Amino acid sequence: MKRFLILVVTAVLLCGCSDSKEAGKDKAPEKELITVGFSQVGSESDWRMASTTSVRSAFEDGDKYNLIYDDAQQKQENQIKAIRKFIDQDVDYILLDPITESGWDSALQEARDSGIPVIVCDRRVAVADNDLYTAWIGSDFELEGKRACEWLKRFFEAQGYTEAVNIVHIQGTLGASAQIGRSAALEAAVRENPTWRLLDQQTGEFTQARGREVMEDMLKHFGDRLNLVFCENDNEAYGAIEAIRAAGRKTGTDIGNGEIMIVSFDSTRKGLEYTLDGTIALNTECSPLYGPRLTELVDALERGEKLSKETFVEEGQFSIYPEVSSTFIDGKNYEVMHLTQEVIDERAY
Ligand code: GZL
Ligand code: ZN
Repeated sequence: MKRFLILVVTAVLLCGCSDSKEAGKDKAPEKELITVGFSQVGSESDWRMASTTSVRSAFEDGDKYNLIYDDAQQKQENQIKAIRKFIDQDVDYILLDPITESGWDSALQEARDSGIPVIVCDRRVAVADNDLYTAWIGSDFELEGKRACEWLKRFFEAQGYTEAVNIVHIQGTLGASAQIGRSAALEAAVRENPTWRLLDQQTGEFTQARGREVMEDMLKHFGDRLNLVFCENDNEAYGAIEAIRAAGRKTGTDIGNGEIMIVSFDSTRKGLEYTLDGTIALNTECSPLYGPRLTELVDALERGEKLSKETFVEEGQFSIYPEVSSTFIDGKNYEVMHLTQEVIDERAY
């Protein structure tokens, strides 16, 4: 932006206009664009594509914003490079969806030293000084996990199922906020429910390919015993479903008779289609639609307003199994929506 101003001043001086009124007349009253650098995690999942679409379409108003988008292909060093590039380009704001929570202190310090506010979205950063970023908007990932585990607990109670529940856990990218929160909730639930057994935990990197490989491995080691697959996102669930079917096993909720139950997160369109036919027993939503909220935060900063440090997005839960219609977590009630095709058709992603 600084370079832009120097250019304008030079242009005015060069045109030899005697007084400022004259200069104003010559120069079209061009409003300065707000330049925003967006460092996105990658394109690893359907959810991620929906998140990218939400942000890019929110900032596509060419008269107001100039969005510079960078896809880090799931590598933190690419995100740090992007932040440094944005600083060189002297953007007005940096949007960061951080692939993992750690490792941002120096890059964010450089942005701060350059006077560029950083808004963090979706996943979180764990930095020594929280003033290194201006605001964060995203999900309460541990609450998402708690809602899934509470639903499972109530589901087994409603079914009168008191046998062991042998669980395999396909985790997201290790160190990502979504993985940290959802895993913490499952591990706590395993400690609290004496019949729950956690047979194995492996990362599926939030991708379908890794989800399939990990599920194949888990079926090899625990095939005849495992009852429940806890997938930390829909794309891992797609991969797990492929592997389960390729192994000739059935998905469903009758775990006492060898069916394999799947729960997942994100509530993407394909994830909900698997939920609608009962392949995924429960899908806990994680909303990627925060693009418009990010423009509001940028606009507020443009007006010199102070932002609240963190904003949580509202999220739902979907199932076709009627046994559990709500969960109660930390003193608050959460509805479980009975999923229909109409519900899916009305959704934005
Ligand atoms: C969650 C987001 C996760 C999604 C995955 O907010 O960070 O990353 O759950 C995505 O689908 O890859
Ligand atoms: Zn193995």
